[in-house]
Amino acid sequence: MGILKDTFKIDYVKKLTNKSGEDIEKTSNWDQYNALASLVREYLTSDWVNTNDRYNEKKSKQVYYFSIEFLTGRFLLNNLVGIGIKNIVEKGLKELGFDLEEIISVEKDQGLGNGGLGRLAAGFLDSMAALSIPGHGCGIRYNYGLFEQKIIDGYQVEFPDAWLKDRNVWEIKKLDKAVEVHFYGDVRIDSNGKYYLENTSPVLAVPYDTPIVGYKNDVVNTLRLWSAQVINKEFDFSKFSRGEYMNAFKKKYDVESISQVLYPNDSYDEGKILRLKQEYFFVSAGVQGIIRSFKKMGIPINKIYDYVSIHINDTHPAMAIAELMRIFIDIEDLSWEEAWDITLKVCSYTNHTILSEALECWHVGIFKELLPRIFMIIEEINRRFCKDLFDIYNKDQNKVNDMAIISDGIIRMAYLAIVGSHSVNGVAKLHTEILKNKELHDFYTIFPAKFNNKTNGITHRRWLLNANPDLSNVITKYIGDYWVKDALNLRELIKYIDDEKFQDEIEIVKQKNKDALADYILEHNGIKVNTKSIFDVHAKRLHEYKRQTLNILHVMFLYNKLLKNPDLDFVPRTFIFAAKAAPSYYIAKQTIKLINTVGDKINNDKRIKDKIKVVFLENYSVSLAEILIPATDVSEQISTTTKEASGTGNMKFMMNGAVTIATLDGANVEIHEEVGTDNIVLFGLTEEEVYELYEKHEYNTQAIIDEDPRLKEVLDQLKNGFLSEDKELFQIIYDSLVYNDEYFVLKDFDSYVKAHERIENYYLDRERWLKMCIINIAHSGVFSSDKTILEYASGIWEAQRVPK
Ligand code: KOT
Repeated sequence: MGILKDTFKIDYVKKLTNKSGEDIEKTSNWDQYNALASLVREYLTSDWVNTNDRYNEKKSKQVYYFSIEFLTGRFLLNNLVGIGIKNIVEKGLKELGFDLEEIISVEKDQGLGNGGLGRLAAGFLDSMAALSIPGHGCGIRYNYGLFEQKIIDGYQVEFPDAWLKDRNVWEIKKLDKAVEVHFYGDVRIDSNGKYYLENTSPVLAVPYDTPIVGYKNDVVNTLRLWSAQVINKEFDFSKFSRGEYMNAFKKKYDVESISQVLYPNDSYDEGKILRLKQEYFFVSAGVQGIIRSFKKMGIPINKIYDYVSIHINDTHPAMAIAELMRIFIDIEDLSWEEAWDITLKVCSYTNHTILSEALECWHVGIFKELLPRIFMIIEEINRRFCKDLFDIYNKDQNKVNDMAIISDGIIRMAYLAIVGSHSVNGVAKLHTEILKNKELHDFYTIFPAKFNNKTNGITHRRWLLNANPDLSNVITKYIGDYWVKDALNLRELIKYIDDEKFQDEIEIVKQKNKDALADYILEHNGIKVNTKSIFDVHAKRLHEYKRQTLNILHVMFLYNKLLKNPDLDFVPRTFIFAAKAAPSYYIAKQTIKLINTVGDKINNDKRIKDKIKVVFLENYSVSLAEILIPATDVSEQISTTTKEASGTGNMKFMMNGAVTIATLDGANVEIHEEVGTDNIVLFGLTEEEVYELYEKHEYNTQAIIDEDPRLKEVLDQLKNGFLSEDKELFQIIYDSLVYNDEYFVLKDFDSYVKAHERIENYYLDRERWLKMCIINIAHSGVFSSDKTILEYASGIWEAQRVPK
């Protein structure tokens, strides 16, 4: 959109005064943000309306990305850049005495996700809009997002994330599009043999729409998040007037609890009934909304697959399959066979993890009570599937039980998702191969055509263009700005790999970003870090398989080495951690305490002359990542091989010119393929070795400890009073490593130490290091989510681009 600076200034002053009721000089930062965001929302409204009109007129196929998490972060900068008015706004504000960057930082993150899965969903929305693909998000409008983390006395303490407290400028409540979602009740059959529900507990699902702005293409798609409300007529006024005040509110409280708070677990299934309610709530509301708007087009329902794709992001929305079947059969009068045929064509599913503790299962008992008709439908899907299996496997009942959707009183949601979708994809090549050859091998055998890989991606607009403006400017100076439209053009940078001027500029930008991060660390942690040290960053959820423990044991080893020889020639290092642990994940929380305890000891030890600093940044979030990642030299991607399905942080760091220290896990394998062995630092067990160790049951941690005095020393230090007077404090970590090292921390320790030694040597060779950084940036374009989305659109959804 085009706008003159002076017009903007007039609009802004008017908006700011109207909204705040103050002279502009007296307004608060929040007033200034509120006015700017509201104005931007107004500016983009006509594009939003026009985009929907265009999709309707052209009857374009719509993609609905169903996800229980959308970790979008802030919107303001993204939207200003998207509608192409950032520079004008920045100048206009400056002339009015305001600073855009400061205003931007007022916005609260929309943190409706735990980590990779939710962030991926948000990035996909960004790419669909940028590519003019009619694709929209469907999820839950949680009143509270992922908890806010504070570190108190070295421990993680959780606080509620009241992100809606100051009102959400971006969303629009669409009361007229509200639908009812029915829980509980009895299934009845009418005289025509049709099923219906009676005595249900209905909940009103109210949609809130947020615009998803494309990049300078006048496209605005929609993220629709549903909020649970009590149905007015259901509010018990009789009780209220009889004086049963508390009881009258109980129902309201129960209903609204559905969209109250995001479950704070990543890659872990807690199996709580409220979670099941959340899942059916947004799935049913979303599917009903889709069918309602489809029917307005006047096209027969049995052709819906030509106009609608529903993508199931992990198994949490897998009930979409049964909900579609319910509507097709019970309401639209289709036969089972016809309904099934259409459902399969409409639905596709992404698997994000093979961790057994993350695989969603529900007890038949609770499921059946909460969702009786949906249960019946899943039972019938299962019955038919098992019948097929029985024939395919020559009446081998064991095989049928192994693969059944419902078995031993448990419903396996991944199996439902596979059986009810036409496409099943993994999120990186290695992960997809593991699905096909191991975890889901039986399903791959009978449905080979369903399985495919779609390696994850990240939006280069948020993670490079917006988060790292100085690097973006250098890139554009050398190769032009074609890379913004198509990130593969970053490859052009290779031409300048030997250009000393270019190398200098890359180095200067990184230094500037490191200086800014050092300021942040000083302000938030009170730690003064050496800005010339290697900034080594491990930022992601805290999980044993992600092996923050391996990192901190290595830090302890380096510290011991320096204590023995304080004058050692040693490249100064700043080890930065940022990670939230699930509140109920005890060992993960103790790992945070360990990192902070080691940090306190090292940071305050004068003997090592500031050669190592350890920093734990609290409250890792999208906006913190936007500061942290551009300032990183070394990216820690050190999960136990086979455990990290893909990872996406790895891609963001690489795109910002960090060198990765990595196991050959998830998408690290593909980063390695892109940059070559010389430009990534690999270590650790291979996939084959990991499986062999699991299969042989011969892993002997004691033998490793006996052979490695470095390891023995750091392990002893966990419990000999070296770190804390309380010798039991880290007992659980010690025991998990020594007696049950499920994630092969000890096995990979030596190889990890050596990998860090290589890093140190490369860093000392300035030119070599800068070339590594440049190669990483230049090859990061293949990990743009635009590429991933184009593959989903052509290979799974059969969705077309609909440009203006
Ligand atoms: C599972 C259950 C609840 C919440 C989150 C998950 C989850 C998250 N499962 N997989 N993930 C991560 O998804 C990312 C996006 O595909 C991957 O990059 C990452 O490796 C997964 O661990």
